[in-house]
Parts: sequence; C-alpha cells; structure tokens
Amino acid sequence: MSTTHTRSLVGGAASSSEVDGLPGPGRCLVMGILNVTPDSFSDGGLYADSRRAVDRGLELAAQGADLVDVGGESTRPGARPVALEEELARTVPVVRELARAGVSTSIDTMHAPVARAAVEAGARMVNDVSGGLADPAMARAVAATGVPYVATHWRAPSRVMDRHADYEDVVAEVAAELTRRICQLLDQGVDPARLVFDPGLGFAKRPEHDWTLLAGLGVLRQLGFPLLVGASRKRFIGAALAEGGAGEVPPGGRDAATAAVSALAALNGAFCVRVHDVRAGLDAVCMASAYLTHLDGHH
Ligand code: PMM
Repeated sequence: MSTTHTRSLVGGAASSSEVDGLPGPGRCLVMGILNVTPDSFSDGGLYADSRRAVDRGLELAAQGADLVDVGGESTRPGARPVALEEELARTVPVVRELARAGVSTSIDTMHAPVARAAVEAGARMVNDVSGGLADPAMARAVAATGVPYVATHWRAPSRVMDRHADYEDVVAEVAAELTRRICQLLDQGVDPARLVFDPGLGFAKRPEHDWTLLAGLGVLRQLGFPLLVGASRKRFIGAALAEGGAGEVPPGGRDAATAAVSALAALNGAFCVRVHDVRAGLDAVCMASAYLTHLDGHH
C-alpha cells in the first residue's frame, strides 16, 4: 500500500466530516436509493407508483438510511431522458410525503426546476449526477435554496457516456475536471460548506476506472470536500465477481459485494455511500467505523 493510501486510511475516521444541513451520526452516512422510474415500479398508475415509492422510502428509513435519495429519471448507460413534467410528477409528491413523515430526503435530478420543486417539498439535498453540466440553471437554483449539493464527475449524457470513457490517469483527470467544475459552482454562489464531491462511478467509466477511483479515494479527499461514493450494484462490481470466479452475477445479486465495497469506501474516508440495500450498507459502514477507531489507537 502506498504512503498516500496508508495516510488516508488512518485519517478516515476524522474525515466523516459533517456537512451543514445534513444528519451527522459521526460515521459515514448511508443514502438509500429510491428510484421512482417505470423499470423499478412497472405496474399501476402514477398514484399507485407514488404510494409504493413512499412505502419503500419509509422502509429504507426504518432500516437506518440517513437520507433517502428520490430519483425520477434513470441514468443507466443508454437511458433516454424523461420529460420534465413526468420527472416532477414522479418525484415531488414522494419527497413531500416522506418529508411529512420526518424522513430526510435528497432529490436525484439533473434539472433545476425539479431540484427547486423538491426542495420546496422538503428535500434536504440536491444530488446531481451531472455536477451542474446538464442544466446551466442548476448552480444558481441550488445556491438560492441553500441546501447541500452533490456534484458528480460527469462527461456526457447517459445515452452516449460510454463513448467518453477514455482516461490516461483516471484519478488525476477526475480530480482536475471536478475541481474546475467546483470552481464554476462556487463562482455561481454555491456554498463551499454545503458541497459534496462524487467521482461518479460508472459514469463515462469502465470497470477498471471505477476500481482505480475507489483505490484513489484518498487522493480525491485531498481536494478538501466530503466524498459520496455510489457503487451499489454497478457493472464494476459484477465484473470483479466474475473475475473472482462467481460467474456473471446480475445486479440484484450484488448487494453483499456492494456492502464490502461500502466498507472499503468508508475506510478510505467516504462521507456517504449510496446503496440499494440499506441494512447491509449500514452494517458495512459501522464495521469500518469500529475498525478505524481501533486502528487509530495504534498510531
Ligand atoms: N449513480 C446512479 C444514480 N445516482 N448519484 C450519485 N451521487 N452517485 C452515483 O454514483 C449515482 C447517483 C446510478 O445508479 P442507479 O441507477 O442504480 O440508481
């Protein structure tokens, strides 16, 4: 292990820094994924979808999610955008109901009008996988709301992102591109104390890029912003399982491996992990936290 990585591992516990406006349990946060998209909720009308989505959000919160991330547009490779009205109709009622029930939510959107409406409905954070690149109005909208903002490394829309997965030094390039992005966000009034940084695993990345970024979290942390890691069920996990001899494991069978990756992320100083399986994710970050407490005792 390199000196940099050793240092970041040792510094991990202290890095679970707090972000103004978010829960601060003193460990890596767990964000539960709630995708209100037709592929996740295939039958019934919009109302039935909303009801089921709210129930699922309540369940994620009961399992220990610090935040429930509500998204109405799929960002999978090759996915096509949905109409703004549709995205609003899918997400805002769900955010409102969850907020009423006392659940902390974030809104997973690339669109300023959705971010604004969701915050009005009670969302406590805006999670934008495009880091403000998909909608030039996003930075100002976020600055006006004053809620925390997750800026993710992004190069192109999901439909074409796989064509942009070329890197010579993925950690250095992601760090440089995100730093440029963050400077622009700050220029537009986004509060640096409410900014969270995300390397964007799977977004214009091949599996080897995702692994290199995960191993380089310590380097990314040196940029000085809390890090969110969204590894759950992604292709690079399936690829590693296949290489390890587990064969082709479909996304639904990757939760145990995701929990292992969440523990690695938390050990390396992640501020938050975004996961489908909240119970396993919470166990993983708690184990990392206990480990780090004892590791600190040896330095
Ligand atoms: N990944 C997805 C969606 N939203 N948000 C953040 N901040 N980071 C991510 O890595 C991320 C995200 C795509 O995964 P899904 O389709 O399983 O939700």
